[in-house]
Amino acid sequence: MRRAMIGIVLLSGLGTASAAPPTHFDSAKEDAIRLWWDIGPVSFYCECPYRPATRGEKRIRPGNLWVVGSVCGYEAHDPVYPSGRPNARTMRIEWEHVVPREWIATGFGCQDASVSDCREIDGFEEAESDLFNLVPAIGELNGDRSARPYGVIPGEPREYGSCDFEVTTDGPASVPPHLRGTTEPMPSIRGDIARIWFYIEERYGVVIDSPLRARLEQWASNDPVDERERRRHDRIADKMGWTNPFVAED
Ligand SMILES: [Ca+2]
Ligand SMILES: [Ca+2]
Repeated sequence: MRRAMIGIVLLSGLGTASAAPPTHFDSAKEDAIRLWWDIGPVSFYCECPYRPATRGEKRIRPGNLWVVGSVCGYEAHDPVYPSGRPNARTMRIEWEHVVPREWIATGFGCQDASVSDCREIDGFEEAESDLFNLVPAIGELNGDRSARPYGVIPGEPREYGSCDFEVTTDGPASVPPHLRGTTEPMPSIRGDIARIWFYIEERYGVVIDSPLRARLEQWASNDPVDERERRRHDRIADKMGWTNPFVAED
């Protein structure tokens, strides 16, 4: 009995001092910036360190967080736009949904509606703002991934320097362009990605089709929870006030 009570106290005590899950995407991004200074300011794909941009850097390319691409081997695929203007997204950090909004919408039955219509539905903005699902990503990779599903691409074309991240954009015309193709993340984060999907599915009723589920289950087993993922999880759980059981109970 005493042991059970201690368990209850510990569980209910998780994060109570600082738990305050965001309810809007804009505040979620602010929270994520603060959290990841603590977790370690390194991008999720390709592990590129980032730091606050200086005033001079902001003049060159807008964005508050500047990617130190030279350290991780990232090289921009499109350093300049066709207009000749520098591509700001190659040097700045953006906040990437591991499970894209388009999939989150399936849990709310609004996958054919606009984002603003989805936000009218109770709980959608909380789901969209869930900090377990938000990771720092180099803007160009965030943009090229768009909402494409994760998968494995034959070969290692490495179109972003030595950064282990690939995207294909081909697929049937019936699939909208931003969902068409595949994104291949590096092997060391594939299990992390799978456990985020399973959590989002369980919490928000998101639909995972069977080919994707089979892939995610394989990724989760090939890349089990390690210390780094657990540390990141614990820091986020403290802010959210609850855990991702696929990490916490692994
Ligand atoms: Ca690869
Ligand atoms: Ca991992």
